[in-house]
Amino acid sequence: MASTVFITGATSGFGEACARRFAAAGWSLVLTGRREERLQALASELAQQVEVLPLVLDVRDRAAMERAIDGLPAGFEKLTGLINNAGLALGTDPAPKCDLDDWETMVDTNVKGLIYATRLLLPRLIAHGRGASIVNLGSVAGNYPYPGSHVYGASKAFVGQFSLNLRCDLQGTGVRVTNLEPGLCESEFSLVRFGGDQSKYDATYAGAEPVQPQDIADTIFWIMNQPAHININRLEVMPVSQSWAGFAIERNR
Ligand code: NDP
Ligand code: 8X3
Repeated sequence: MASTVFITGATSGFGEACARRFAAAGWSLVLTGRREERLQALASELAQQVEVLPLVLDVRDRAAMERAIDGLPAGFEKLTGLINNAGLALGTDPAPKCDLDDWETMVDTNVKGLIYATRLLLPRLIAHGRGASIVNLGSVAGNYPYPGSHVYGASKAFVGQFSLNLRCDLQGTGVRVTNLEPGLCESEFSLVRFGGDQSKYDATYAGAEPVQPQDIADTIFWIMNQPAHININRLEVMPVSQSWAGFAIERNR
């Protein structure tokens, strides 16, 4: 039986790049996302190479997640990998100007969607045992504060701590957990964050040589293909062009 990876959010960016990377190595795929047309197109393309199961799913919908995962067909009782990738940031306005609905969407997707997928798929990862892996998409935003990060960064800090805590509870099962913490990466992420504003998207990446989805897919493939006795706990990846600025100080003059 080929290794099998379950990828949330496979319709663009990191998720799509992971689908292609793992397919190239012969892994079977379970691919999820909300945009059905894109999902089906990717699944049909990769089905020329490997077994692919597309699931049109909104990770925020707990009942739908339960139905879909309970209903996985024979052959998917054991999972080698889970890539908890579906996620988003909405806006960069300062907190007092933010829409509470946007904050709720980020929590529902980045926190609740991720814990639904994890809890529902854990039995299948544990059934695989030694060598199985969960890679969660955290972010540098979970490590460092910056203006306009508010709930997005906080949701990724949750992902980081959840990943470490999971490791404790999975001791003895052989299942590994990694929090992958990328910095500036070029993908639709910034179009989503800026409400489809192409000029803000362009400005975000201009001249910065950002990390590409393919780079992240290669990194995840490397993490999941470490020898079975190795766990990469957390891994922060930035483009060389990105570093840190100083503290902000308001002065009375
Ligand atoms: P993209 O916007 O390119 O991809 C996001 C994916 O998540 C899409 O496939 C989207 O599919 C899916 N998704 C979003 N909401 C839902 C939902 N409710 N249910 C199911 N799927 C959903 O972004 P990236 O590939 O760049 O981001 C992937 C992950 O990496 C995210 O968690 C992001 O926070 C994180 N990250 C991104 C960084 C970056 O700079 N790009 C840096 C650090 C972390 P669909 O819309 O079809 O549902
Ligand atoms: C995305 C990276 O720096 O835009 O998680 O927050 S950043």
